[in-house]
Amino acid sequence: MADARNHMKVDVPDIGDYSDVPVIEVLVANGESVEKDQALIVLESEKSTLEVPAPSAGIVRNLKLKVDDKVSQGDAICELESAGEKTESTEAAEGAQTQTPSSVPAQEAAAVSPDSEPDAEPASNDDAAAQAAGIEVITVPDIGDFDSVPVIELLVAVGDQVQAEQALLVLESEKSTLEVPSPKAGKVIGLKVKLDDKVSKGDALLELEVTTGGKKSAAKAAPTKKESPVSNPAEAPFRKEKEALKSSAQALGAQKSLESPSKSPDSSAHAGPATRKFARELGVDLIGVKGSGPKNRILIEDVQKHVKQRMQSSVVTQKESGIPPIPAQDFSRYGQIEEVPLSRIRKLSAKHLQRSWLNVPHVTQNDEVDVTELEAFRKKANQEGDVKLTLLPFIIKAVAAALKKYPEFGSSLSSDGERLIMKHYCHIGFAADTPEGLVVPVVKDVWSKGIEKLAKDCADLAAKARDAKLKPDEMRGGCFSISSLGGIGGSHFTPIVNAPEVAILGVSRGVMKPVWDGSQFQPRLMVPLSLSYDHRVIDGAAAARFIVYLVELLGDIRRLSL
Ligand code: CAO
Repeated sequence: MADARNHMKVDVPDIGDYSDVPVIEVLVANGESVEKDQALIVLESEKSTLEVPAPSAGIVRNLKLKVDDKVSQGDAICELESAGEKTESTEAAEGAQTQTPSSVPAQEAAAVSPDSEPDAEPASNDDAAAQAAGIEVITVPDIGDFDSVPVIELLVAVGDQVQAEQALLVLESEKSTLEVPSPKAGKVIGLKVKLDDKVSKGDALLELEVTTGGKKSAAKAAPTKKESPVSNPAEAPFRKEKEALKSSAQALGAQKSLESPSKSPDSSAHAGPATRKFARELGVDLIGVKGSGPKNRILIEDVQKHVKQRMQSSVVTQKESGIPPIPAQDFSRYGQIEEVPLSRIRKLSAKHLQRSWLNVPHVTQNDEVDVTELEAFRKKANQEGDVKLTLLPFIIKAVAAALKKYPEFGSSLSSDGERLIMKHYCHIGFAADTPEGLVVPVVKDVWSKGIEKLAKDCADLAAKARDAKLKPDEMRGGCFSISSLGGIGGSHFTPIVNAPEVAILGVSRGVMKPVWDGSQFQPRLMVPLSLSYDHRVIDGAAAARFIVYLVELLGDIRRLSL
């Protein structure tokens, strides 16, 4: 049966003498319900902006325009599917598409799995039903423990044909990126998100017109309501170095265009065209501006106030930090140069390290530990056992014991600096060097693990770190960090506290040294230790006690079993 719903074409109205006017905002998306007179797009002609309203209520279909398209009177904008009167056939079609998300607003669509089995009304075998079931809303899959993850790349646009498993967009959480693949082949008919939107599990991402088997209903394609339409994120590919470099560059490009004057402020913000234009010119994202007009409408004064506040706070920050900026230089004056974009991880850790360095008053306490006996034990254990033991798991175990005795070293300072947060768990991070930069995987529940289990955890986490496969959860929750450069070389160094932690242990390469035993010099393997700590939380005396205790534990690992 043919789809008998009313489709009304909406064109660009008479806009006076102008032609080829740029579309500066698209305020609706395919599948969105609009009221009569609700603005659909905003055009900008020399000195004014113009909202084009919907001539009637309905559902937006076949949206033809995107930001920066140029239009003239009579050009097609979209079609409006009337949401009002229903004919018998439309009712039949709608009845059969109880689970068709394309017919409901994004919010509701997200709550309905496109693959859900209709338990009330099974899909009839008519064409309308097949057509309805062919549109699916792709939602954010289970992405672990976190919410509000930013969309950092949109890899498809409306009208694109995609293959099953083809990446649709990229989400970013802390130090990992996650591609959301398409569950099926099809045509993208509507985007529900844009760059920098924050999404959580179940949020609608886009509408896909499934091309394979028009008659095959979504209900038949997926067995249960609970099943996610997108593959398990644990199996989704975390990007490797090359891809990360490429996407960093792309993200950088996208970011640039978002900040440029042609930026389209978030259409969900309640503001008129003049305010939007003003915000766009200043590069202000309206989503962060508090509106003081009727129904919290954002006014030009609100944007001005927002900018003033932002400027004042950045001046204060700069004054407080007292850091004169490093002047830019044209290095090409001195010789040939090349600019290499930084990987996302490097940029993130740069920010984090600078924040820690600027906020935490650091002191570093150095010492050396005699690991001669430990090394002998380790070598023997490596010959006999299956799990390779390096020095690291012993150090982690010793740190865990020291944290039990001196728990303030695993604490965090509350953000107002008024309280110390003591933790009754022991998760220890270790810095891992990867091709993309520094990451700090966290070994959980160290108190309950033996050396072999810790060695295995470290090896697994370090391998995942190198392959950029660490999940966000595997880099969170640390109480204390260890930075071991022992496998590489060098003597003491000053590690930077991994705030909000309050202490970090740097481990350098062990070397044989003559050590006086009271009557003669003995050759002993000495490993340099460097304990950096937050002097707001830890006193020098406490730091000295902590490191001396570590030296005792590692000097005689039998103590670790006590
Ligand atoms: N002294 C002497 N030898 C040491 C040592 C030390 N302090 N620490 C490790 N070694 C030895 C190991 O025992 C191993 O020797 P064997 O092969 O004979 O058993 C060898 O060096 C290689 O160890 P490794 O580095 O592969 O393994 P690890 O468990 O010691 O370290 C990891 C793992 C992930 C910490 C390490 O690979 C790494 O990435 N280190 C760099 C960390 C970093 O970048 N820190 C700086 C952060 S601030 O910018």
